[in-house]
Amino acid sequence: MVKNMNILLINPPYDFKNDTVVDSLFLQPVQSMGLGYLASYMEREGHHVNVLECPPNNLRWKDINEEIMGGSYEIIGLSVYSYNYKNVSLLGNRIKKAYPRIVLVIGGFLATISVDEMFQSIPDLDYCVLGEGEETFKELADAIEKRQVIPTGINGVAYKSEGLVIINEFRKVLTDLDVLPLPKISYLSPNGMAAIISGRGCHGRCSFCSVSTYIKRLKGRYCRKRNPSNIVSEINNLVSNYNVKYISFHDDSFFTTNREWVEGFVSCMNKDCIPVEFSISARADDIINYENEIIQLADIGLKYVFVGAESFIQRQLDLYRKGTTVEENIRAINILKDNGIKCGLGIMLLDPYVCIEEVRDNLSALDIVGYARERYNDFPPVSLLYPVTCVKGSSFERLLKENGLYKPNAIGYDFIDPKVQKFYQIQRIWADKLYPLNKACSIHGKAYLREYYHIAEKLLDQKIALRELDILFCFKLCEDVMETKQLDPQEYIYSWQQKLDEINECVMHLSDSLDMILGQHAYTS
Ligand code: B12
Ligand code: SF4
Repeated sequence: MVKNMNILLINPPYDFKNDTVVDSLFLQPVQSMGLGYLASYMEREGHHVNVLECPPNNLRWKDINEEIMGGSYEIIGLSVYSYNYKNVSLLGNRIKKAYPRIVLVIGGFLATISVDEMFQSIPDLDYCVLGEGEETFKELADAIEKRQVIPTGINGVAYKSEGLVIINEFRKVLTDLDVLPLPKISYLSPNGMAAIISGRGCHGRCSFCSVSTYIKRLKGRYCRKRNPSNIVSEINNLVSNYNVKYISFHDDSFFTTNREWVEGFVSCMNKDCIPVEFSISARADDIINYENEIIQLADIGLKYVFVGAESFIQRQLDLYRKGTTVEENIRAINILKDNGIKCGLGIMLLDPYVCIEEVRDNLSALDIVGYARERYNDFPPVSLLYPVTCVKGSSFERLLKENGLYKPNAIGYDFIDPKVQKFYQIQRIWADKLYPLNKACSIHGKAYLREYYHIAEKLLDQKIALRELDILFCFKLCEDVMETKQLDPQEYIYSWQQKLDEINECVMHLSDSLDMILGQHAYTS
């Protein structure tokens, strides 16, 4: 008989200081769904599990340490992704130094695709769980309880033996996601938003995304959807028992190639008439393919779609291996607009090969689809968008390395066109000025909280003004670097400062009014 283990699962703080994802109600900080699934699965097997959600609660080492000291934990599990890798290394090393007897396990996307690196950055790491964690972690916890240091025979585990990293055979992914218990709730947004996973996997194979590398490592059919009635009963539970009003579907991409599943979901939601609003992520080609279903989903409560459009330059779409066209991007945005659905856009203006003329053309296309001025959308200023970044394990990373373009900087490369390099250098300094202001305007995400709707609307006006100013700045910067003028970054930005100050003043004024209503500081720059 296996004894129950005392387990602490930690969603570590993100590495990024500035996060653009603050705009929409549907992009509020949420709990890690991976740890939620892991926790409920382990609890069903009789273990005792606590989950520490650092990003939404803003927890740091002091808080984590307090929890560990007070918890008599036997196993600590950390989730590692490209956006928290540095903090995971710091945290893992600190935990092993302070508590060498606690078994340290890590899992997640990065643990799966960069196993050796994980053991290098945390030399005392005990185990790495590869791919989906539920079954593997359960078997590993059983082995740890039996003091079986070398987990031979447990598929999906990597560990160190005599200084060598041993990677056991990968485990086949679960074929039926409906056998899993609902994820443990470890954090609920104060705005009544919760996340749901309707399936695992994506039918896209974009080069910048680690999905394709991840899939290659796993065994079995990766794209799976839960039964629609199971999803609807999870939504019902969140709405009825946890006062949830907004659901954000955190799937790679909501639509699947299986039309029956999409129709089944619409029909189940229709039958249950749940009073809830929701958001999804979707590819442009899927939005076109499922136009009728989108219309029906809008009737049921679909309010926001995040579209991975990526670019309005076909060469970039091809480099990103998006499998879509510029025309499809425009059509998908129009379908959403025509149906009163708010739209978020994934856009990556810059790649290593981009020339300054393409940057300008992309900006023009964004202007045409109303990026800056439309109220229906929910975009950050263009300057806050990231260039395509070198995500560990992606085929884009391979491409950079094979072509000798890889550089160990924040994005993984330099731009070949020196004009783009100049554009980016100046834009980064400008972006640092925009972050706090954009964040302050983004309070409008809470416009759904009716009592200060009127102020939120005015903040949205300022946000639009900020986007318009920024797009003007980018156009002008493009022109100026095209003419190869000698540009001094600080001086250049100084000439735009006054316009920024005007928006800032308005936002401060609105924030003061908000403070009075909320009785707290809404904005400190
Ligand atoms: C929802 C989501 C987001 C949300 C919210 C993230 C959150 N708080 O959970 C938002 C929109 C904020 C987001 C943002 C970003 N994201 Co994101 N996101 C996702 C997405 C689509 C789903 C995550 C999820 O819930 N999955 C479902 C659960 C069930 O799976 P899971 O997390 O993999 O967990 C399982 C296993 O990994 C394992 N496991 C996980 N942790 C642990 C721990 C232990 C101890 C064990 C044993 C096992 C284990 O077991 C779990 C259960 O089976 C994933 C893609 C994906 N398919 O996972 C990308 C993904 C995680 N994001 C990614 C990226 C790059 C980003 C951004 C950096 C993008 C950007 N450029 O802005 C930002 C950065 C975030 C930040 N603020 O700093 C990458 C990470 C790549 C990598 N190599 O690590 C992914 C994998 C997408 C991709 N395919 O490239 N993201
Ligand atoms: S569609 Fe999205 S989740 Fe799917 S492979 Fe492309 S970027 Fe990744």
